[in-house]
Amino acid sequence: MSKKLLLKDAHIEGIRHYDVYRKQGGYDAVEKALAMTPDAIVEEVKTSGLRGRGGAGFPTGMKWSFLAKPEGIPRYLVVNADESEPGTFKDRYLMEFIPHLLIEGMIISSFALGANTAYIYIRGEYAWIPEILEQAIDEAKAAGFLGKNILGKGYDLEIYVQRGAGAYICGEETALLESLEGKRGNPRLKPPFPAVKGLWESPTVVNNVETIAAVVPIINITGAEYAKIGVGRSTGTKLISACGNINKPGVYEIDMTITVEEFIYSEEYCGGIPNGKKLKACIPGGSSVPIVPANLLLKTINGEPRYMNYESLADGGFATGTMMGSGGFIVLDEDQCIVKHTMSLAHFYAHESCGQCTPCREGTPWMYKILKNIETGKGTMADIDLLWDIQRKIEGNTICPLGDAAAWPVAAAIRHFRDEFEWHIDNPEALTRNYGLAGYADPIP
Ligand code: L3W
Ligand code: SF4
Repeated sequence: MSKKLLLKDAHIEGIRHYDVYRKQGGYDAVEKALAMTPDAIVEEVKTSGLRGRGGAGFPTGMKWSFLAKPEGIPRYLVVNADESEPGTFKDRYLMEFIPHLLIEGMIISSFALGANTAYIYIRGEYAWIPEILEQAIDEAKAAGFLGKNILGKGYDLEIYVQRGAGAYICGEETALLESLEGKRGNPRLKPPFPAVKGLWESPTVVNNVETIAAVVPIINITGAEYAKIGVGRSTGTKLISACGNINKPGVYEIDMTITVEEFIYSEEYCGGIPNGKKLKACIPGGSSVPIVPANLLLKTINGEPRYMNYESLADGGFATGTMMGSGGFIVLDEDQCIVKHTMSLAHFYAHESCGQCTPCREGTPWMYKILKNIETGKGTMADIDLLWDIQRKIEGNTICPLGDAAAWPVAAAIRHFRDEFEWHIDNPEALTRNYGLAGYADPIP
């Protein structure tokens, strides 16, 4: 049984509301934190080993300690709730069912960072959640945990909710800041990092929803105790949104010591694959990480079991960092067509590219077109090499990680499933029969 820190009270009726949340010990961590110094809170978060839960896994305490503190300039905390990564829906769950956990984490984090204004930038498609968050903010304010002179400690904080308008790129932290400033969400060149020059050119910490929520248990149980949960540099618990060909899709809290096999097949989590089908592959951390075939997913190249954590999901000869990504775990059974899935993802990235850099702007639709040709039986063998060449030229040559995120799924699909691409090219007629392409609707309008 995995230890639960974030979802432990999620099943309690009415936990969305202040009174019930408070009865479960909610806001105790704020009382504790406001009796500490801001630096002591930052140290506690450093000790916990907490890493960013949005995708990059960057150490949170380190990010906080990078925050510039020029005299007379305001600092901001911005919560990235623009959860748009295909397969990822864990932050939605947290905000929808336990909104006060996020608000409590924001109060502690803002106090630690010396911010008097904090924002939640939420994806526009989560249309019903801002109201839930705003109600939680109002309740916390009425109880004296927000506004002026919180708990009589002389600390002021206001939290605002800002809705996005449906662009995936606004989840990239600098595009998010541009959007929050009322501009088109184009990513900025880094450095300077937001910690030095962020919102309205002021020092800003941008953290994922789950990252900020995790600050609450860290203060409650101490950073040292939090660091004992998990393994190595994968400390604490992690929310995983599981979907695809599994019996029990949903949001699970894991302690990062379980194996991938346990996660997919045990009744506590995904409950196995329907209809006795075999596992073909998995995209373990949202669509921006490479697809991993079953043989590499259940065991590493050294034959060790693969664990659901940052380190174990990072090796295996891939060009990327961790494949834990945003925690969006997509399972594909033996009937799934890798070419079709890769085409669908390529369409997504082509559609979401902001167009600032040539390799991404031109390369993403080009990859989609080639994949569509292969998928619809019009590809040639030379197309596979061309695809490989295009993705190589995108990776590492763009302003923001969307370019890499578009390149990696294509690279991994060719690396691990080249025979499937070749089969499509060799068997166009069988392809039409198998996939019913007569009625196939082009996802590009
Ligand atoms: C100050 C330095 N700050 C790094 C900060 C930086 C950022 C964080 C991580 O992309 C990934 C992306 C997606 N001084 C610093 C510094 N920082 N050096 O640390 O930075 P970085 O550049 O490694 O990552 P990123 O730009 O934040 C995030 C991937 O996540 N992803 C999923 C994204 C989608 C969601 C979602 O829907 N919720 O998260 C999946 O893999 O591709 O590679 O804050 O400022 N010297
Ligand atoms: Fe825009 Fe793509 Fe360049 Fe990112 S990589 S800045 S999304 S064009």
